[in-house]
Amino acid sequence: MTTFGPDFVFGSATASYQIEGAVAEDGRGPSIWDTYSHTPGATEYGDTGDVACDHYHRWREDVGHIAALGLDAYRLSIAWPRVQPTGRGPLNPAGVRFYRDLLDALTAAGVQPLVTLYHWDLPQELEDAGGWANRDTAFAFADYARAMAQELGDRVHTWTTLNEPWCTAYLGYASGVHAPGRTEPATALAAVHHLNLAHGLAVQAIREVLPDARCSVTLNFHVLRAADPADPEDADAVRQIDAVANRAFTGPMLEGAYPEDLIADTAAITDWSFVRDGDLAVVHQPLTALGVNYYSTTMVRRAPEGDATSDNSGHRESAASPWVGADRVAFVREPGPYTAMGWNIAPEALTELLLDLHRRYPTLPTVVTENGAAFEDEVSPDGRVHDPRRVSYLHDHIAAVAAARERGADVRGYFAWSLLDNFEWAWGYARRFGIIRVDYDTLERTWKGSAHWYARLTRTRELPAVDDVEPSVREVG
Ligand code: PNW
Repeated sequence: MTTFGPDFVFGSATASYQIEGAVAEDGRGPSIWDTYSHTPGATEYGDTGDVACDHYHRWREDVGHIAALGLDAYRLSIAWPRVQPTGRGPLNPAGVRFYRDLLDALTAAGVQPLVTLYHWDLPQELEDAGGWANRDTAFAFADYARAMAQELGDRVHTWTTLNEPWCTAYLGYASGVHAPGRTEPATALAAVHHLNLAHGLAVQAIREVLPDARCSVTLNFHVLRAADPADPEDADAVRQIDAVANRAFTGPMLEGAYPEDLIADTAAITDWSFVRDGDLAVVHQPLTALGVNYYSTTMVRRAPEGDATSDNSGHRESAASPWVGADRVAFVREPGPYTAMGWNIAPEALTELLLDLHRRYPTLPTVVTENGAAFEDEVSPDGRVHDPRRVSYLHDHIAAVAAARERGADVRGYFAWSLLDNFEWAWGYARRFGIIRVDYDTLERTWKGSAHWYARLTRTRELPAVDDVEPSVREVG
């Protein structure tokens, strides 16, 4: 029997643009995702976050679901343009009030709030001034972080600066499948550095206001496999992708330096002169925990130039590669099974990842801040929603976390992605990750089998069997 002690935190996660809607209400300014999602061809079926789950109006109901699920914690993000419409200058009191009320309701329900300051909705005015290619954006972000620490203070259990800067930099500025949709490899590397700088400046700013603040960052680690583990060329492809995807962030944030191999691999693209004296000391801040988002593995091999097949990371097709400097790396489709994103299901890689992070950073606790799966769920005539493959996915990955803990990794929590079906970025509403189903016509919420299963886990703190999905009499869902 796999059991979790009382201190292990079970939660679920969402992000502002993916659930809130109400994009033009109460003084919210436009973000790069408003602009991008309204660009013809950018998202599947032209879907936008204009309404999304209408969480902005239904948040009280959603807090009710969070409480009924028995979650210890809930991970949300603040929409920067809702609280500071142009990304600089005066705050929008109505926006601040929304988050204050939400945080108070969570606390009253006994749920710890984890707040991410940046889950991709950059104020459009800052993009117009250069976005993450512009060093000033990092300083604007720190000012916003300081303002949130002042306004929300001890309502927040843990602050997370950035969610997945890999996606922001490389999907936003290299492959262009995320906002702002730019395809400029050199700019993407400048964005990497300005995001790292933004993280460090924001941690400093939060702790100026709240000296004991718990601060973290969430990274999406690429767990890499060589197509032929015995081939040194394939091993070098793994090294190269690890540098550009993982160590470009862990290097400066956790060790105070960019990897030398990354700088060498990208020398034809940039001279890294955007890294100024003193920056790395700012980026390298002590953190309370490291947030780990994990969904899948990535398999690579060395390929001749021009033969690099497109990657398998499940985002929509783009002619431009997110893998800056890796023209001689090909991405190999793994044997599966896959989720509806086309992502390979490999729970054992999560155990490996958590153990590897523990070995490299033994004093830094980790939290799995996202893990979950998109599948096509089955709605039966009585209205019940069956998602046995999601239950299996969650079961196997939570067991993988337990296995890492048994072997010594200091993993403090697990957050299922996501609480609700929501706007899945370039895929719009065509991919569903929720443990709660959202009917996009009525906006009605319905617990899936996985929600009942997860509620059993939070109540018993023992990993339930995968067929343990019946509603309990104590659940209101
Ligand atoms: C993460 N990739 O996004 C995000 O943090 C969530 O907002 C998102 O809904 C979730 O994972 C599911 O996709 C990713 O292309 C988007 O490798 C793309 C990739 C990875 C993570």
